[in-house]
Amino acid sequence: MTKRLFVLLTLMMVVSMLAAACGGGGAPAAGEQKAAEKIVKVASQSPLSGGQSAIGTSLKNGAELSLEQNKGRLEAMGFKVEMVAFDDQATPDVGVANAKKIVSDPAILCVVGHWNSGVQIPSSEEYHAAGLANISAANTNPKVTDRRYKEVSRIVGRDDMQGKVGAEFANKLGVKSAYIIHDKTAYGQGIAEFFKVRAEELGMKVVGFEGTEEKANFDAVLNPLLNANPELIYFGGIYDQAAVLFKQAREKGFMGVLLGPDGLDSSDLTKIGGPGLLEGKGTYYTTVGGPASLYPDAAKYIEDYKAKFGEEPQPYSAQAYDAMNMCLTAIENAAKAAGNQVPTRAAVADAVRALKDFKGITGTINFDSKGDPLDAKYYVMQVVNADPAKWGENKVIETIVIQPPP
Ligand code: ABU
Repeated sequence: MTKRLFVLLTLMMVVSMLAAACGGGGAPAAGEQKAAEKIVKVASQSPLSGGQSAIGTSLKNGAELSLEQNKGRLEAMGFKVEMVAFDDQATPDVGVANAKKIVSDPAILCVVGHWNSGVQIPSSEEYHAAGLANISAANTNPKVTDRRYKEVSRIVGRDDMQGKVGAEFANKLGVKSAYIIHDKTAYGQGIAEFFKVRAEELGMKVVGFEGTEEKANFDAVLNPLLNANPELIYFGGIYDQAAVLFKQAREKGFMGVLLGPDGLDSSDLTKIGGPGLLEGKGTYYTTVGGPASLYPDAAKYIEDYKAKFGEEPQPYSAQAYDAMNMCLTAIENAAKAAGNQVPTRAAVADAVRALKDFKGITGTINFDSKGDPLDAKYYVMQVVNADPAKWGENKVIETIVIQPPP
């Protein structure tokens, strides 16, 4: 062998050993193979595009930050932990199509979602059929948990209670007549009906009750409304539609109370609605979430969120953080029970419900037998600043703790 050939062969051996050590092309070491096999995923679903993407993106960001900060325990057990974010476009058909993709990936063991009850309800039929745990950080329609699916839980209150809280607040303001508009969705129409029932029980006159999918020109709704001369407009729906409706109501001279549920809880309400919202008798909303600043244990979260995403978290983002952490904790507990192996979906769904006194950044969470949270908080909020950057400073008028119905 010539000296040149000897040097060449030695070099080839060194390169091949280095490649094997780095996992670059050679067969992986035994430990690596095992770690690569133990992949667990959590999916998120929320609107990441369209008019409701401000909230939907913040929900996704909250879940993402939680995964980053809380996956360490599972990693220490040898798992690779991933999040898969889906854009449901606030559209039931898209949510269901995504849900079918989600359930077809066996590594996905839990879903954080959705924003819209009208999307969560049909999508969770897929999760239920596949035995896949779904923790909602924001959905408030009663049907979310009234179906009693063991896979479906939520960490916020319900619209049958929230609608009552809104009507009782209007009554405390001394309002005698209300005109109710809703967006024709499961959420918007549902809560509008709960508000109406309680308002009428309290002696309020409901002078109009109408659904509309209009997003731009509300003349056809507002002209009859103004003729009815109500003291309050209640809108059951989401901020992107509410903001335009309220703006046009003020422009047409309506100076009474503007009120709605938690779908209004986004800085986009003032961004789109403008300073008119603060005129007349003002703008209020009820919510089961509210700004992250309401929660003492969320102070670090707000700072971490701003550092990572360059803006304030939107409402329900902190709840998405907690929902993701609950998914990860349930996976961890189920994996331990399975001898540190990837658990079944059924075991994870059971482990979610088995969580007791879960310490989240939004409070201590316990589920009832339907998957509703015990001690749910309901807030009445007043919009106090037209600057969207100051949405988190909205004033808490009332905080009420209500147990879920049996
Ligand atoms: N509760 C948040 C608003 C959206 C929804 O539940 O449909």
